[in-house]
Amino acid sequence: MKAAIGARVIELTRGDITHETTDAIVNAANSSLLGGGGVDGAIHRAGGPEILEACKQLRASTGTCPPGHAVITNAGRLACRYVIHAVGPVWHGGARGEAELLASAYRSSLRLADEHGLRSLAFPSISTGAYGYPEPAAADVALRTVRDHLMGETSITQVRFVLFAETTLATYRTALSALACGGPESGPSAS
Ligand code: AR6
Repeated sequence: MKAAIGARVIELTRGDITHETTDAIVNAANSSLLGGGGVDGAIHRAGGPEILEACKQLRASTGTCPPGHAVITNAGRLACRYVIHAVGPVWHGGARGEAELLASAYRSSLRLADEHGLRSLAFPSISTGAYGYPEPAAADVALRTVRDHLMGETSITQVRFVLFAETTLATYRTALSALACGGPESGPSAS
């Protein structure tokens, strides 16, 4: 599924994000930046030790990466040029600022991509695995935040959500359709 935002596009696809050839892929990291399970583990396994080395150097110079923030490193052996490590919130029921922190994790990633003049970016579904964020609510935050960014000044022309499970893809499809139904000013035109 694709949705046009002016001349830019949001795409939804099912797959393994480590295979993406976009300029950067986004990692659902933790504050330590030292790796973990889920998509984080997959990216470090596929990309090799160069990525972890860069994360360690960043940690030594700037410290840990709090929820809602992101950092950028090389991509080691991956086909993309950069990995953006974004830290989403742990879900505690929704009253602890989770939605704002999740939006901030996406915004920080998009900002880093702009700072590096990137044109294409792939996101996983941040926070909806080990961090327990409910998928429908997370999909709405993710798609809205990306849509809003693509409506402004940006170097990015293509954002792909690479979703691991068919059920997650279905949830994002529903959320993107709902956003598209909000009218020409508030939503993308889905095709
Ligand atoms: N490609 C795309 N999506 C994937 C892949 C992959 N190769 N592998 C898993 N997913 P999670 P979180 C999906 O747990 O909830 C780590 O240990 C997965 O099915 O990776 O933000 C970190 O170090 C789910 O839909 O990230 C942190 O400690 C989505 O990616 C913590 O987990 C996110 O699941 C972060 O938790």
